[in-house]
Amino acid sequence: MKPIFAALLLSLFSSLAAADSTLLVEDAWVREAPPGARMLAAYMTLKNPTAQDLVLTGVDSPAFNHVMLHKSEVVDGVARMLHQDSILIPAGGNIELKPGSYHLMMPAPEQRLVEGDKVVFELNLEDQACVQVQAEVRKKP
Ligand SMILES: [Cu+2]
Repeated sequence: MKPIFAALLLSLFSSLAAADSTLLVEDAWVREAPPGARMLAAYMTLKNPTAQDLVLTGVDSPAFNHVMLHKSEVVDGVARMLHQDSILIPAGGNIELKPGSYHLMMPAPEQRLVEGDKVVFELNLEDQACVQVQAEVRKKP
């Protein structure tokens, strides 16, 4: 078999494999922060239409140096953010990243992001799938 056909078959196979474990992402947005803010937060709804649990293991973005998985919780009356190594999206279920709960947290880029700007996130799943999502910068949900 000629290498080009082998490569085509391989890419066809890998795109099918990725479609197998598709996480759906809705309503992704980044909260506009005041000038001088050091951190930004992003929110979205993660939907798992598959029959298997999906695990979000990390997020990359060309717009930020790094993206952290966080969860806000109130412990003994004090609100704090806990680092998450991963976020599990149960089979057939949803996880909402929203203020006061799960969120993505990023160091603010040098060039301030303002309402209407768009950034891309790449969501990496445990099964090697990568889901790209575009998020809009907004002042409010
Ligand atoms: Cu946070």
